[in-house]
Amino acid sequence: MKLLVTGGAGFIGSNFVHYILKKYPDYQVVNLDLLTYAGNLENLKELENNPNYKFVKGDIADFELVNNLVKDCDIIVHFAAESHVDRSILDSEEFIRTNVIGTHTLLEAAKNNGNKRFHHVSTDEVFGALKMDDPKFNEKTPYDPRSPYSASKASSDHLVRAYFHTYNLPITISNCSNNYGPYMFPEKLFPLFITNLIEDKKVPLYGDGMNVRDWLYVEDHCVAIDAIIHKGRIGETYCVGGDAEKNNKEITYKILELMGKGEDMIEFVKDRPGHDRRYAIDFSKIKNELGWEPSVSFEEGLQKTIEWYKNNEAWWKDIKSGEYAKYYEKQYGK
Ligand code: NAD
Ligand code: TDX
Repeated sequence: MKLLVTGGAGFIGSNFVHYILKKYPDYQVVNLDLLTYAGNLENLKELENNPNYKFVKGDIADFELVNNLVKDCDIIVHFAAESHVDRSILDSEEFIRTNVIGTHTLLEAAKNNGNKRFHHVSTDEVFGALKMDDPKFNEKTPYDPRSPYSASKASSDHLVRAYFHTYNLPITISNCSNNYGPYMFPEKLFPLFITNLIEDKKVPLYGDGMNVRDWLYVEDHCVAIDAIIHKGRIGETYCVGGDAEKNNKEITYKILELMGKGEDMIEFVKDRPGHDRRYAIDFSKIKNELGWEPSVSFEEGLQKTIEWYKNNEAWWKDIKSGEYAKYYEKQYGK
């Protein structure tokens, strides 16, 4: 099987490429990635000499390039996106270009080449925000995106489904909850807090710190996508979650404890505008149909993640000293 993976140099994409080539050593993977600020070839260094792996630097919105790559693959697994909510609040233009126009370009190429199999990696944020006592999101929850990021992902989901209904394009979609683990760019909660603490810097907690997310260790997400691309029903959406609802304060205290730091390292900062209060996923469909469920507990995943960032200082220090420093100043004012 020949996979065209988009965004394979980012956090989840690079974990997925490693996972697939380890589990299926005879599969071929072509990784198309623009190497934006979030893409990093260091994530894939060990695969450089693997004959079944090829990297192509390019834009998913470049039809000619994409059309040529799609011709030669059996399935497109589409991760590439602008993925950070706070950046979408500062400036959303790239989110519309990559997430909406880029996805549309890939869909056109898939249609143009004999209706190629297409898996679209999406997020639970398209469903909006839950109140504390609301039931969890599931595949039937109406879309209600509330940030420029989630609105752009919702648009891409609608386009993917439209290509199934209109052109019979053989698609599947996964809407997953918050991931964490190795190779996560240090703008997101887990790696930002862990690396700040290693550097003996305070951690910026938004608002009252009581916003809830449902956390899934990244490798479990890769296993879910593996199950969907091999056994998922065409045209279907699968919700993927961690069964690990935690508020940000709880997570921060746990990280502080595991890293031997005190609560004086917390700095409460201005809240994110439109900050969604709670996400939670009911993953019974994928569990019942495909036998998938999370295998890594929150405690185990968190330990592994902290260890990874402690053992890979060069990886994140390089990132934190580059373009990222300007973003940090804009976002946190220091
Ligand atoms: P990321 O920001 O770490 O990586 C995105 C990758 O896409 C980068 O390598 C970047 O260079 C590449 N890219 C961006 N624009 C591109 C373009 N125009 N052409 C080609 N490549 C481009 O993102 P992530 O956290 O790994 O998320 C991957 C996917 O999973 C996204 O679609 C995201 O919406 C979805 N998702 C993420 C999470 C999470 O917790 N991070 C949860 C659920 C779903
Ligand atoms: O400095 C911070 N302080 C803080 O309190 C940051 C960066 C975040 N937070 C809070 C905001 C959220 O409630 O932590 C929570 C998690 O924030 P992020 O790591 O930015 O993730 P989130 O906004 O929930 O979105 C993530 O999960 C869904 C990914 O970035 C998305 O790509 C994915 O779709």
